Amino acid sequence: MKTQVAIIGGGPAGLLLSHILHRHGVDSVVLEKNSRAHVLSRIRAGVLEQTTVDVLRQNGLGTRMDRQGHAHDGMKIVWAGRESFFIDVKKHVNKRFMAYGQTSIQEDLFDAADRRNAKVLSEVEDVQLVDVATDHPCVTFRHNGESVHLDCDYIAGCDGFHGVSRKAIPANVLRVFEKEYPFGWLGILSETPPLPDIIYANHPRGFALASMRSPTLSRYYVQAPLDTKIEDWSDDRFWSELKARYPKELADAIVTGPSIEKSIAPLRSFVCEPMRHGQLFLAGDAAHIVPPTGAKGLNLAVSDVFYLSRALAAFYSHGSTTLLDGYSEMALRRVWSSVRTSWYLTNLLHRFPQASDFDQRTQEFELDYLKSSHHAQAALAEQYAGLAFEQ
Ligand code: RFL
Ligand code: PHB
Repeated sequence: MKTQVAIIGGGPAGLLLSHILHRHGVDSVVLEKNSRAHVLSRIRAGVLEQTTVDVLRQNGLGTRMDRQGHAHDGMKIVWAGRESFFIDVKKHVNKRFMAYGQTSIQEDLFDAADRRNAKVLSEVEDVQLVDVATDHPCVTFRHNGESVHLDCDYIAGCDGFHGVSRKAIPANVLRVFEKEYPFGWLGILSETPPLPDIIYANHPRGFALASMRSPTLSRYYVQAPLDTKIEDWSDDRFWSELKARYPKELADAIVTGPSIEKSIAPLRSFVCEPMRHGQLFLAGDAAHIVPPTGAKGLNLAVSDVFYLSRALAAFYSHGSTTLLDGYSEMALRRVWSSVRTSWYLTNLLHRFPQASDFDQRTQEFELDYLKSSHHAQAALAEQYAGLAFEQ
């Protein structure tokens, strides 16, 4: 088999890259380890930055999002015993967000791939990257019991945090920056009407978050210890813990019902540098993970794909490698901005098991400062909204 760009991973990064490349006349093959049903069953991100919304619209992927997504001007922060306050992103930086689930984006991408008869191979096994630092790289794998050898010009590693692509970068080239948090998020999805806003809560019992997927689908999270077992958390226990972390008027407004999904995710930051080695380019969670507190992970996957697709399109249309050569540095500037925002919000809003009285007071002061300062709110609004793309 032969293609121009071999794309490893059929999550949002991989499928979006293949979609945009196709619009520029660039051929690709997507290799996905799991079944389509499995990929679609993962409940993950829900908040899209303006840049992500723009990329989806500009590439013909905005129709259902514009019909079903819920636009927001900002988000609320509440904390025990104090009044809530609103970070008005629209007012400060004239950008908005869209609440539209990653699952729906993934469905839209599969539908678009079917319409253009794209080469998306599911349930591929034993993907291996060969000769990535030469000008004749290839990918080998097994599909339907057969061994396949895929020759290509470039390889895009879009196979998430646990994928194989990053491991093809030699250890003496790769630098890893990592931070693990001593807690996770226990999340549920329920077919109940959500609260009208995205509301982050800091409470002595731990962080909580109210979010949404649609007017009839709510997404809630509570901070939980890393050894939490899902089976110990009945729906009733989840709802009462969630309500205990919100002020009474918000707790009373939360509509409870049976959960249709429940999961736990650890919180960590991880960045690998560089994001390119030879003909291999990493994009999305394959290169970086952020704790979900800033709602940045999917948005970073989309911004990497924006930069990478633009660079590959420039190469195939007029032979220029300037953008390809600048990809890693340019993508990493946006990555680190989001890493910093996610780290800041994680520290601001969670209760850390080992926090000293000093740590606790500092966090409270930071919240008071944020609540009272127009400038602090504008700074957070700018970061929460995400940086504009570089030219
Ligand atoms: P994905 O989605 O992990 O997709 C990678 C794909 O690669 C496949 N794969 C392989 N394929 C072939 N060969 C191999 N060896 C392979 N190994 C793996 C996998 O099966 C998979 O299909 O990475 P991608 O595309 O980079 O997308 C990243 C996003 O999924 C992720 O950053 C977000 O979900 C993070 N995230 C959020 N991001 C936001 O922007 N806003 C949010 O509100 C938000 N909330 C969240 C989140 C992530 C969460 N969890 C569970 C980690 C909330 C949660 C709870
Ligand atoms: C979500 O809706 O899943 C969500 C919203 C905001 C975040 C993280 C996740 O910061």
